[in-house]
Amino acid sequence: SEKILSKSVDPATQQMLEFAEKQGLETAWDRYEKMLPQCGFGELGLCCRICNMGPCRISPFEDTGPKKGVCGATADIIVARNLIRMIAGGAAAHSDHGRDLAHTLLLTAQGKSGGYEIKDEVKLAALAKEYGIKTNGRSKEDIALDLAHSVYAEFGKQEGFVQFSRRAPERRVALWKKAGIDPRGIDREIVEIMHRTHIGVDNDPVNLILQGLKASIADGWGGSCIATEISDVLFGTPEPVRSQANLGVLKKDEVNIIAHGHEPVLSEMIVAAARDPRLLDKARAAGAEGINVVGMCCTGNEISMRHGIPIAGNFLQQELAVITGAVEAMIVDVQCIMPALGDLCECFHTKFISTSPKAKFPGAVHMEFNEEKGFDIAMEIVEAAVDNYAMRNPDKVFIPEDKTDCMVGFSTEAIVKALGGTLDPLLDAIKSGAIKGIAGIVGCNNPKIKHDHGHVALVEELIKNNVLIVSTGCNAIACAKAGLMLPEAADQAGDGLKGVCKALGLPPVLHMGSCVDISRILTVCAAVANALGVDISDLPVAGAAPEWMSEKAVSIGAYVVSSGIFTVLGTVPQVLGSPFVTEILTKIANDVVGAAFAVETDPVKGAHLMIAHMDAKRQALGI
Ligand code: NFS
Repeated sequence: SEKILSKSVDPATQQMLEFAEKQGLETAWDRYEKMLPQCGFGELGLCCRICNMGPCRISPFEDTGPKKGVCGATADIIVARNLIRMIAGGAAAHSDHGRDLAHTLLLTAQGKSGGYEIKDEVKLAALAKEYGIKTNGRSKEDIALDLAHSVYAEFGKQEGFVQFSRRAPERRVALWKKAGIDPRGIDREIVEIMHRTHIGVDNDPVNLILQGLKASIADGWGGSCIATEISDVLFGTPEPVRSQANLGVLKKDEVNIIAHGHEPVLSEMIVAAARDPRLLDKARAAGAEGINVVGMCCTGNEISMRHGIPIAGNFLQQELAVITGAVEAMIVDVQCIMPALGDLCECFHTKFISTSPKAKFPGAVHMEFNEEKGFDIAMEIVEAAVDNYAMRNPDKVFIPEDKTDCMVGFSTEAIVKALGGTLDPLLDAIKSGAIKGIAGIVGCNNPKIKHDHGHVALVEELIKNNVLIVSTGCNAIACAKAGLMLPEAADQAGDGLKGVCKALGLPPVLHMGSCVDISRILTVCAAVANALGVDISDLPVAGAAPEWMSEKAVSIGAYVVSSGIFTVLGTVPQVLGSPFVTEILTKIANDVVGAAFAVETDPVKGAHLMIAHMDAKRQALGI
């Protein structure tokens, strides 16, 4: 129906929404509609619940209603505090993920982890070098132990700087220092946000926002980067591999297991356990033809990049996957997991299995995971899924056919390799104008905007205009489903980009991984800027989060802008109640970090803001 077509551009999603409606099953879209109209004060960021003299709300109207909270906080203060508390939440989430990887590396180096190994010794050596750890004549375990202690220490550091932030051009680091936003330690900056936003502490919107930027830099160049780099050491640095995306990857006659969440520490072991012959035999004995592990959300990106495991969908498709009736187990760890899954799974045979002591859900069975016994616990979890196959009701199964081939696995190292060993061919293509610039498109889904439309329309417009795309997260999944991650998709690109892609056999949209892997994009930008002897803010690059919703996305936006990259947001952040904060974010930031935000809900118009920015940067560089 018309209404369903307005919710998503993805055909599998449309079919599933129709199927859900017929069965009277509720999804995030229905709950969003029931929420309308959403609170006007909240939308503008004008509601303060920080102390118990409140809740206070500031009137957005000029002549009526209160202009100050009970303590005297103005709209500017309240909006700034709310915004940077979102950054604290997001930076904490990404960085705690990084910490878990550091912990796993430590256990592995000590020989105490269950089933993990050091897979990429080249990366291990490269990271050791960054930390000044000796490698000559030492075993990989010894080097890994030193590295684990070093990265672990980044979280609790009180002074100095976050090591990986020194990949940024010198000018960028100098600018951070000058603005007082060079982070000292990851946890310290997040804690300082919580302190400063407590009643009666920091009441200067500029000072508050600077602390937000500081914590976000600690996320992007610290916690997220540690998550990426240590994942590569433990699980291998991704290389180009074929995969598939969309709900059609679920199989009618196999045990379907969805790995949903974020940390590869869990999903890698699920993948390994599902390949164990004992469990395969068990599955066959139960009448299934095999065990089909598929990914969902960012952990899906992780295992797709490293093993070609198919991706069932992005954030707004998690409920739809259950509604296919063909999922034996929805296995989750942390982040972006809807608590709605509990009630929904009860309408089906699907087992909703939580695994992290940090994340329990109503209606879930909790099978707690720990790294010391990683593989054994994964075996138990996969076995529970296999046992559940007998409970599947074939009459309830409806799997849409849609699935699209994609090429994924473009780590920084893989991109350099595809270019023949140096960044030069890319730099030449940018200088010649064959490639106008590079855009990093990332982030979530949000029922406020037609599902995948924000992602796909923006990317299509950019590649038509010869902008090379590097993509992560739910954007990457949207692009994969839309067929944009195949070398053939170069036909949809402008002549310049098309020529470059055809010559190198690359898709015009490069899948660089999960959301923590936006750190890979920062690393590429830093390398390009260093090669040209300029700052990141001088490059013809831009970022966008067309369908963002999470606190993590706020932290991402903040560190991308802090790194000097103009960023377009496709959904409106809750800041408009303070025209001053809005101006800091969209204009004044230019004077401090050399980049700012724009908000544009129309993806095609958003693309042209990015293109205009690239044109201006090209002109300034004289190319
Ligand atoms: Ni990142 Fe958004 Fe979540 Fe991944 Fe998807 S919702 S902020 S893209 S899965 S983290």
